[in-house]
This record gives sequence, structure tokens and C-alpha cells, in this order.
Amino acid sequence: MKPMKFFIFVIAVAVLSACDVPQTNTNANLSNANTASANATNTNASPEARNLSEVPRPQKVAEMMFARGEQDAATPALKVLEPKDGATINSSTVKLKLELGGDLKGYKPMKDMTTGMGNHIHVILDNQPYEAYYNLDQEFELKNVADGEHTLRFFPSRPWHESYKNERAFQMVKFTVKNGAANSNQPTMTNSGQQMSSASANTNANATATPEGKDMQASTAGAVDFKRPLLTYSRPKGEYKGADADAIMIDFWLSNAKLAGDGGEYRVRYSVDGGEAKYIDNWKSIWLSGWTNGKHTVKLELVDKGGNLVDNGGYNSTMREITVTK
Ligand SMILES: [Cu+2]
Repeated sequence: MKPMKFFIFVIAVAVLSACDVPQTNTNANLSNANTASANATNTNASPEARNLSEVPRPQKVAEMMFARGEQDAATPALKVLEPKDGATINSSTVKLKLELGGDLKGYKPMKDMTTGMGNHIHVILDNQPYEAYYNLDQEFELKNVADGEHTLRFFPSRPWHESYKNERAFQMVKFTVKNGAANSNQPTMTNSGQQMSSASANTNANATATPEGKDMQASTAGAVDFKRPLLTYSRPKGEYKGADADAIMIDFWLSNAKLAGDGGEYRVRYSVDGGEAKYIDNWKSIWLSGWTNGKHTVKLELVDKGGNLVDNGGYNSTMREITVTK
């Protein structure tokens, strides 16, 4: 019977390798075909936009997700204790206080000191790039906030910055700073030294001199209405280096709006470097690969089915600059 067993073993190995080899080839052919057709159809796009393609969640992220276990299916609920919605603050220093509840399944914001990563809350002042809030037991203050009306938006995020998109994860408050005597030549900072906004005296001409390509308009709330459809830009942001630049995630939060593919009437439009507009019709993060070294702009907009911008205080069309270093 020994030779028989050996024979079965050989067959098994042959079958396994047979499955393996053609699959790899097929994938390679498919991705070549995709690239080829993308290049053929997008002839008007910028070189960058033409080379970008949507890819699945990177293996490294998929592994991190798996390693988290049930935590990834948490439904964290945020509560803003301070500032209270509608508060008037007679100081340019604004203290933030958040409470995290909901079905957390082990989800806890905390920075791992060895990897520099961890669950965190995205904090957005007006429509500026977010800053990360890692430890809710530690104070988080905004310093040098200009007089006037402002918004703050908050939502929990995973270590790789993909946001939780369940109900009650997102919170937004409006507050007013009065007689705060902020220095208008200086940006708003956090108590840990992160820049939250441009200096309000900056003009668009200075835009590239500041980190992360912030819009560089004076940071104020505008006429944003919490009850109307609202797109909150989250990612990409800042610098992407090495393997982290292979696939870059677009992530956003949607309030009071359902995308067409989710049974609603809105679409999210994005374009890179001013190139061809593309659409996202399901509310989830997407990953784009094919980036070249250097600075790139990413524009994200909420539009209706006819492609018209759905304005909400200027927040539904946001452009950021990112830097790619491979
Ligand atoms: Cu993040």
C-alpha cells in the first residue's frame, strides 16, 4: 500500500500546484488588462490620475484587522462633554472633553509607544485637517483659537486611520470664541504642539508653506448646518513613505446623506491633481495605488446624482495636499 499512498500524495501536490500557478497568472493578466484599459480610457486625465487604480485593502492592513479580532466590529459612540454645543468661550484656549461609550468590544484609544500607532479619535477644527486624540484621559486643548464661530467634529478611528462608520460614532459641535485675544499671526495649536489651523492672517499665496496643504482660509465655521448632508474629509493626510505609499486610503464620514449604491441619492466625487473625476457610490474606505513621488492634491466632494456640488457651509468640497516619498 505504500506506493499507493505515495501516488496519492503526488497527485495531491500536483493538484495544489496546478491550482496555484494558473491563478497567479490570471491575476497578473487581469491587473495588466485593468491598467491597460484605464490608460486607454482616461486620456484627458493628469498623468497621476491616469496611473492610479483602486486596489483591495493592503495585506498589511488586512492582517492588522484580523489581529484585532472582534474589536473591528465595535460600534463606538462618542459624547462631547466639552465644549458644549452652542457654548460661548471667553478665551482663545478651548478644552476638549470626550466620553466614549457604545459597544466597544475592546476598542480603546491608546498610542502604542513602540509602533507609534493605535486607536485614536480624529478631531477636526472647522474644515482643517484632523489631529489625533489618543488618550481620552489626557487633556486635549486647542490654543490660540480665533474669535468667532467654530465647529469641531469627532469620530473614532483605527490605527491605520480608517474611521468607524456606525451611528453615534460621529459628533459635531458649534462654539463661539469671544474676546479670546488670539494672536492672528499664529495658527491654532493643541497643547501637545500639533497645528490645528492656519494663522487666520495667512492668504492662499502662503498655502504651500504650511504643513499638509491646509486650505489656509481663516479657520471659521461658515454657514454649516448639522442637519443637512455633510461630507467630512478624513484621509489622506500628510506624508506617505515607503510601503505606506503603495496604496493610499481615501476615508470620509457622511452625515445626513446616503450614497447611490447604498440606496441614497448622493455620490462622493474625488480627483487627484486636478485630473479626471471619479466616484465613490458606497460609503467605505477605498485604497488607490500607483502614486508617484512628490506632492499631490486630493479633492473630495459631495455631489447629487447630477454631479452638482451639495454645498454645506463650504465643508462639502475639500482639497488637501499630500506628500509621497517611495
Ligand atoms: Cu488617524
